[in-house]
Amino acid sequence: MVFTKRGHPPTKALIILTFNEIHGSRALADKIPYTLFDNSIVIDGGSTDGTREFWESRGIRVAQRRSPGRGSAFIIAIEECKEDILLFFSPDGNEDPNDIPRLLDAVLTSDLVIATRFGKGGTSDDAEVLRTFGNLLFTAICRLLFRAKVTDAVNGFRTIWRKRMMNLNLPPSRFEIEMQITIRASKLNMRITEISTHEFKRIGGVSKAKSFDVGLSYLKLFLDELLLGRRFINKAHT
Ligand SMILES: Nc1nc2c(ncn2[C@@H]2O[C@H](COP(=O)(O)OP(=O)(O)OP(=O)(O)O)[C@@H](O)[C@H]2O)c(=O)[nH]1
Ligand SMILES: [Mg+2]
Repeated sequence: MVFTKRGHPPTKALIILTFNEIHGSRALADKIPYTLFDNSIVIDGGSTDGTREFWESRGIRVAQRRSPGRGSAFIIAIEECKEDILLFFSPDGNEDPNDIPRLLDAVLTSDLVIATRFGKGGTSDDAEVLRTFGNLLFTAICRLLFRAKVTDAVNGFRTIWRKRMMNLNLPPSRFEIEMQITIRASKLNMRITEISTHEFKRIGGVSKAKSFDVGLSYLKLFLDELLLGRRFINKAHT
């Protein structure tokens, strides 16, 4: 059994990230193991398709604040949830709620756990060859430049200790948030573990991440993070 410094087992928050995901939300809401968490919250990016109302009708709190950008939603999660462990789940169909217990187990002995589609045992239904190639290429660059010991630097299906995430001092961003977490966690030599996952096709709705734009934002991020080094460390949070 892992205990926090305060002497109790770590508390856990489930963070569901949505922006117009009514189809996936309806399909997946009953498959999520809520009882493993002390708190569940939806951080919504301003849905207009009933996503918000759907989760509220299920008794899940929806963060009232606007969260333009997926990266901003991650920051809002730290502010809204004070639990020890934060697990991020996107109900668009890509991620398998059955992996949640394995992620939670692994984080007890790690700082950050990423569900990998490309490591041993990982698979993906993504038919966009260029996107898969891009994800592999950017992961390889991340490994090379920042010594990240990961096979999937960008998958959003991940869990992290809240305190560790605060150490990363992340700025609000868009789809580069996961890459930035992986890079900064590597710079701080955090313990990163991966569990294998299968990525399914999205269920309805449309993709918000435009591959070309995301690729460009990764390149800019690599440059910024190279120049920044470890100067993001906020003494107040360490
Ligand atoms: N809160 C919040 N969530 C967002 C925002 N943009 C996207 N999301 C959610 O983040 C998750 C991932 O976004 P996607 O558009 O599916 O990105 P992707 O998984 O790379 O693309 P697909 O393969 O097409 O699914 C989904 O659940 C989105 O609804 C945002 O601005 N705010
Ligand atoms: Mg998706």
